[in-house]
Amino acid sequence: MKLDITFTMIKPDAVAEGNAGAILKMIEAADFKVLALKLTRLTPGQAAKFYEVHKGKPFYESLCEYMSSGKIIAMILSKKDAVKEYRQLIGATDPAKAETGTIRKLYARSIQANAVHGSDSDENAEIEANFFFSSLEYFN
Ligand code: IDP
Ligand code: MG
Repeated sequence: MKLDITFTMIKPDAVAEGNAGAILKMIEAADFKVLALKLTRLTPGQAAKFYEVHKGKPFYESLCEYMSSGKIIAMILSKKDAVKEYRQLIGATDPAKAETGTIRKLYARSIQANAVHGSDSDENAEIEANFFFSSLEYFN
């Protein structure tokens, strides 16, 4: 069976500020099921690999430094149209442009420290989920 999944991280700013519980509550209230969850910390090398697609952009180095600066919570979520639905729940990358009521509007500090990650396609959701979790865990 093919599950409709997305991958998310609660980023270091949100974990450090104690917003993880409130964010998870929003995720569950929006009917996402948590298939896997891990509190962990990325090494600078892991952050560089995870965000490799952004290599060369002016914010890349700073992003990798920030993403390895503290603990993150990685999760696999399922829901119908998970990728699209979750992007809607988190809002625009820049919190100044994020819609009212979205996770980033409520909890992001800046365009970089923007509280959460969300996959941008089914293909990337699977790649990102496998970056943190074994494929077995995924279907449990
Ligand atoms: P997304 O997280 O909304 O998919 P992306 O464009 O994929 O946004 O960028 C990945 C991450 O890089 C963002 O979530 C944010 O943390 C950071 N980022 C994106 N654009 C900028 C920028 O212009 N300045 C600083 N950081 C940025
Ligand atoms: Mg992205």
